[in-house]
Amino acid sequence: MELYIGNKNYSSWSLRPWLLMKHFDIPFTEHVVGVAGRGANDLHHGYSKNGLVPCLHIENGFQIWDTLAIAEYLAETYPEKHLYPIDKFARARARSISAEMHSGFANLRGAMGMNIKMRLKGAEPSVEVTKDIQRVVEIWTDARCEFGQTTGKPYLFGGFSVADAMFAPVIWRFFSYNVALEGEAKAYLETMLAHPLMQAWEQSALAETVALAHYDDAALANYGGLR
Ligand SMILES: N[C@@H](CCC(=O)N[C@@H](CS)C(=O)NCC(=O)O)C(=O)O
Repeated sequence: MELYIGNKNYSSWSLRPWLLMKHFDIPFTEHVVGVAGRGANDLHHGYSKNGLVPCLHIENGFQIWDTLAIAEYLAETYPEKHLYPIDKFARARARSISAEMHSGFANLRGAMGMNIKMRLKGAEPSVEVTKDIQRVVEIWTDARCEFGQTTGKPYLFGGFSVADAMFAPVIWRFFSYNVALEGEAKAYLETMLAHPLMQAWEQSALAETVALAHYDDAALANYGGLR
């Protein structure tokens, strides 16, 4: 399979299938392409029918261009790898929160675009962004307390799953924008930051030289500069 992804510093959607496939040892060839960060892009049409990345090519160039559709395809194709939790209640919850992440949190996404190279001092978020942050904290805490902790493993549902991949960019957002967390949410953030593949992605992001001023300038201006 061939996975087309955007810049590792900025492309939050791209991180999700990359992490999932690497974590579950699903072989693929990676193609990193530049993103402009302004929605669907004609430049991507050669490898992505909707002009967005990530886009996974499976057989004979057949494309899957939506992150959740990619995750579902992989879960169906490799059932023995258990990309979703085995327990049906845990699995249903993992699907609920993955879908909620996929379709929601517009305020958080808009205010704190993934920008891994930034280590910002941080600033008080707006009321709307605070609501999104609180909802993420609630989702993480509920999943870990209700499902994860009973397994003795550290991810949302114990073992790593699609849900962890879906929330991975939020980890970088909270880290870069210095969002203060405590309890389960803080422990989960630390668990994810210690994941070797999150660290590998970070190293590649830090090595990139492309800088998108519309993202960088807003982040620096609105979040107190670098810490
Ligand atoms: N809903 C899509 C969103 C994909 C998306 O918005 N990708 C952005 C990059 S993170 C993109 O390709 N933008 C075009 C560009 O910036 O060049 C998904 O699930 O994959």
